[in-house]
Amino acid sequence: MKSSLVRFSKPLLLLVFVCLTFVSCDAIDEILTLTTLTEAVAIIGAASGSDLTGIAMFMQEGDAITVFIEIEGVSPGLHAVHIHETGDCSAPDGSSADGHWNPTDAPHGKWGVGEFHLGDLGNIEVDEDGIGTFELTTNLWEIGTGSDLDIVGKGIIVHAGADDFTSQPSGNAGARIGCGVIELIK
Ligand SMILES: [Cu+2]
Ligand SMILES: [Zn+2]
Repeated sequence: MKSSLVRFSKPLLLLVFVCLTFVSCDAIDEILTLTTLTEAVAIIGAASGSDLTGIAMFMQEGDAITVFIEIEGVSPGLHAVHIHETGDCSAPDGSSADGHWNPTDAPHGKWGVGEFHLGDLGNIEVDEDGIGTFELTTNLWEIGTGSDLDIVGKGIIVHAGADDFTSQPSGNAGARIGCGVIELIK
């Protein structure tokens, strides 16, 4: 695995493995509270008839928040991933998560380049085994503050296609094949 994973505790990595391998993740909150780094988590489930499973973990150190995402059961290639404004995955096609989270009222774009939504994470590269990982560190978000910049309660959406970073309002990334809700875990 990538060296960046060293920062994540062994119990957490084991949990991710168990969670992606088996269906039940009921014990996740309990186990995650044993770690000191993880502050929020989203279990990503299938949408639009996909076989996707995944997890997004958010860790805060000072003002810096790192998100680590792993997805499995997805076709190889690039898949857009965004934070969407509503943490509601009740619609089978993920539409209940609404549009991109955009508290700064910016146009859709590419993370770190000019203007972009604060939910414009980018693309996950999925390998031949159907597994993809993604990591980003930023000081533009907050966890659990209740402010406009708080990611808790927002949605995570994985798309069938890649984000082109230019099409408005959402990068023309296609169907929503994965959906999760970002929840505070301590
Ligand atoms: Cu999206
Ligand atoms: Zn966007």
